[in-house]
Amino acid sequence: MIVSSQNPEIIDLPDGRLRYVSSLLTETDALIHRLTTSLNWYQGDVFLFGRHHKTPRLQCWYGDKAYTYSQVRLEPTPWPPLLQQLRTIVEEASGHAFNSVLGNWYQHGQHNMGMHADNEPELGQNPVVAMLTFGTARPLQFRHRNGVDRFTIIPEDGSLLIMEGPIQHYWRHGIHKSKTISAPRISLTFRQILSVNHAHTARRQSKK
Ligand SMILES: [Mn+2]
Repeated sequence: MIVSSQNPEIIDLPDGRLRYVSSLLTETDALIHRLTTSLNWYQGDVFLFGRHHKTPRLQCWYGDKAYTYSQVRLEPTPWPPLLQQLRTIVEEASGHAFNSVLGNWYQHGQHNMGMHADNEPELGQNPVVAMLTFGTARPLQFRHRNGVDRFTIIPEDGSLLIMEGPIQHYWRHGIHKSKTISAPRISLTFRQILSVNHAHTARRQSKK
């Protein structure tokens, strides 16, 4: 793995901003192997429309504080040295601090991520989410809640994509299934969790 000092490309969207470094990391093959073999991957649960579902991808989670994600509480987990190293690289490249990382492993084209916003209350008002991508490039779709504006970026192997500003209020993002892509993609999304809000979790569970 080689770390570049490439300047980010700034992508201004209506009501949000992305910064993109297309090849922050190069020669990633050994790194990808270490990520797939050493991290604690599992098929997660999500709570949608009143039911628990298995996520159509593998996930892993490491963080200093507990995080409640789609009504599933993730307990604090120590950082493996590899993720610690990547966190430092992402913090230096983005200028932001992160205390957690959510990994997603899309093993083939049928693995996907539904449209969503990273707007959990623990992430604060305008969260910064920094995404490292490894392996196959898959389109990341952005849709504005106004129903009109759309944007697609295809983060490349070794790239860093930073979502910041009010983007999580106005836009949702996701990764569609693909019939043509069969090779895997891994993303590591670094976040800063401010605190756990039990009151919010209780309110959500009572909401239909
Ligand atoms: Mn997300």
